[in-house]
Amino acid sequence: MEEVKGHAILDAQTIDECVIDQDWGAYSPQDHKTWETLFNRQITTLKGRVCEEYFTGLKTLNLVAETVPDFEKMNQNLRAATGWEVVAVPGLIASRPFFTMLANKQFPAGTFIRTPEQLDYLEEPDIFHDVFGHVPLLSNPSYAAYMQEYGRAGLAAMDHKGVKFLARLNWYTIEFGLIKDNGTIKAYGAGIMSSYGEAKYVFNNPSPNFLQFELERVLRTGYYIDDLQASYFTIDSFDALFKECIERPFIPLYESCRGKPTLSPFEITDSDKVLRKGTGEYWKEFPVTKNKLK
Ligand code: HBI
Ligand code: FE
Repeated sequence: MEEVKGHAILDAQTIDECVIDQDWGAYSPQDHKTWETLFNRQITTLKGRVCEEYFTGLKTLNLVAETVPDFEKMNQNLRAATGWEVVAVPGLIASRPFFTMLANKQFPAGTFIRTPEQLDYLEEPDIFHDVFGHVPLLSNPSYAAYMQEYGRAGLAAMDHKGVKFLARLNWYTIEFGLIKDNGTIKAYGAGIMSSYGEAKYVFNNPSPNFLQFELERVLRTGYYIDDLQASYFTIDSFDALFKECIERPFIPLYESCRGKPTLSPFEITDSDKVLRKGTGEYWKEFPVTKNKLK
């Protein structure tokens, strides 16, 4: 995520350097219209395909289509639910303040919203990705506990050259994670929640593999930041994810991952538990050389 420029402040060292005022009154009628268009389209796309906890979160936080959310109002409900709060930042922020905020139960959300021309894709996360994608599940205690643990692990990772591995954990859970739900597989990752194209692809395209989440496999699996996933990892529950991450000491895991080759998201390994083998069709047409594997 570090490549983008735009609104990002990637040299900040402290939280104070990152926090801004949301200035809700400054959103234009076009901004509210863009939010409404994205919200209504995504709600239809996600129906029946994402975990119920997500929709419960939308209701708990009273997130609606009509207007861009006002963080002050949203935070009253979010604090009451799990003690988390959303803090306004210009966009992507440097790893240290980012992880520190998560460890403090603060989610840094960008305040800018994409233009109507960027409806289907923009490189950096805007308020629709951050708030519609990430925030509803922060009202769920199990998921919120995982996010806080992720922040704590991030701070430790910075002192043990583990951020690259932890960014993969972020990618395959917080951004593009899938979860079992009474015999079916549903989405919970923010990158699926907030993207029309990715949500359609995950739910309708037979191309991607669905693999059982396994911590070391994910820490070793690279990803492409600007294309659809070749494989998605599925957890049994948020509690199971939290437990697996809490029980496994990360520092020795980084050491053992460092000594082994990066795994491709296209290949299925012998130790993978395959929940659905994809056709890989999508990737046959697009040479992957245009991307850099992270
Ligand atoms: N900053 N505001 C913001 N939001 C993110 O999701 C984010 C970030 N900085 C770094 C980052 N994510 C990732 O590089 C880490 O998850 C590894
Ligand atoms: Fe995100």
